[in-house]
Amino acid sequence: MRITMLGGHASGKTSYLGALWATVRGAAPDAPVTLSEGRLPDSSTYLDECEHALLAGESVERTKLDHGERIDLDLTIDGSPVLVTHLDVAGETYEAALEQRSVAPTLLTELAQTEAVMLFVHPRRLRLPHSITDARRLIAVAGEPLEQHSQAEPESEPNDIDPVDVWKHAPTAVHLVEMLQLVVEQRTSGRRLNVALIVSAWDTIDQGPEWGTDCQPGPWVQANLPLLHQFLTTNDGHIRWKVFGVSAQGCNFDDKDAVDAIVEQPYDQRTIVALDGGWTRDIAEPLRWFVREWTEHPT
Ligand SMILES: Nc1nc2c(ncn2[C@@H]2O[C@H](COP(=O)(O)OP(=O)(O)O)[C@@H](O)[C@H]2O)c(=O)[nH]1
Ligand SMILES: [Mg+2]
Repeated sequence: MRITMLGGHASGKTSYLGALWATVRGAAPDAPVTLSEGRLPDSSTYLDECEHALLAGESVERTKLDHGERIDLDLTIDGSPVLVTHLDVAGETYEAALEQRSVAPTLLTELAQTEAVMLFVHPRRLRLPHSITDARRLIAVAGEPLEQHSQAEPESEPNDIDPVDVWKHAPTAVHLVEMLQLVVEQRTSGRRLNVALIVSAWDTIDQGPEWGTDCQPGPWVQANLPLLHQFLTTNDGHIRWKVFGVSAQGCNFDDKDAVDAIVEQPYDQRTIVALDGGWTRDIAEPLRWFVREWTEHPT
């Protein structure tokens, strides 16, 4: 089964890969998730660097680790062969794909063949849509009535507006829906696409020790990314999906006390995956869900 990691810049993809690597690299041969035939991927040095940063309580973003290429992890998950691919394509590649529907060949090949997508979103880095009510409030604060604005000469003709700019400032949910649409359009398989929506940095949303009691991942998406939630719900003929709240770091690395509390623990005791109605420390839970879905629903 082929799984592709997608998401905007700084959505938590590299941290997830580093945490997954830290768990599978030293896994016992009979563990549920292992490297296939113990095969090291080409990017193992890069993954080791990510792991070391995470173990030391240092953000992979801050260390400016970047490989600018693809990472393929050949895994065996609950007995099934799984290929997890992270294409660290430049932001512009996605922009071109999403805005002009012109897809780079590497991305095209990947999306054509993928069977499952992990779609990452960082809950503290959302660009939210502005409602008319918000606009009215802002204008009220600025002391200018709305009518004056609508009657004023527009600063630029609508044709002067750069679509790239509009795209860049579009709400996060719009980008994520467009990414999913791109995958659905490019895929060659008739099988339903499996989507694991990964809300990363879940430790910034919920508190332990019992995760998922204050806030659950599904309702969080419904409340904070309603457009995406609606898209997934209405397209369940093409897409089978589930939301996971994932803390790949185990805590907020800016919180020194929190880091001190976990830094001595083995990595597989740090990570948190919250589900609607439960939680686990198994960082591979979204991948294992893919395998279960794949086996249970052959079409
Ligand atoms: N608090 C917290 N922050 C996280 C977690 N995972 C990632 N981040 C932060 O989110 C930012 C982006 O993460 P990164 O993995 O580099 O995202 P990428 O650009 O999608 O690869 C970094 O500043 C990370 O420290 C997490 O589990 N908890
Ligand atoms: Mg990255």
